[in-house]
Amino acid sequence: SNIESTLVLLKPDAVQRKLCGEIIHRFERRGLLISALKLLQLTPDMAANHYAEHRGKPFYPSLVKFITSGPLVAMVLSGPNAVKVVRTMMGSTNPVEALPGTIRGDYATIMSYNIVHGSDSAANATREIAIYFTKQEIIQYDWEDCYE
Ligand code: YYY
Ligand code: MG
Repeated sequence: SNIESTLVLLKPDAVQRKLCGEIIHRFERRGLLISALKLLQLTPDMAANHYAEHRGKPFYPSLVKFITSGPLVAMVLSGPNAVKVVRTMMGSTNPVEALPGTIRGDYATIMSYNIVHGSDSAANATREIAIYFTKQEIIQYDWEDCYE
């Protein structure tokens, strides 16, 4: 089984709307494990690093303003194919397109306030996790016990 780790953010709108517990509950029920978790407010430099791929796009300034606007929850979630599992649970980037049952489809309607971030590839997960967590902050589970 392809055990992966992925970076998940519960964006400032999720914290402000007090949805963090519900959303974390969904990931736990699915079987993903929390390998790291913290509440923090991003600096503009951290936001620029996180969203480097979007620099220069029309929505970039408002994206950085939003993501730095208040505290967010950063987590490393781990499990079989965690990157894809989380992306599927999140739903489409535009919440209007997101299906009911997905996080964005259940909690969001506006693209720029879409509640959650999840890494889109294993390589990006590794890059993004390093923005938020040191190696010592990440718990390595013994997956052999759960998935043989
Ligand atoms: O990975 P994901 O969050 O689903 O979408 P991205 O294409 O990486 O865009 C990052 C972030 O930027 C998105 O969650 C909302 C915002 N955004 C936007 O406000 N307007 C767009 N046209 C595209 C993205
Ligand atoms: Mg993305």
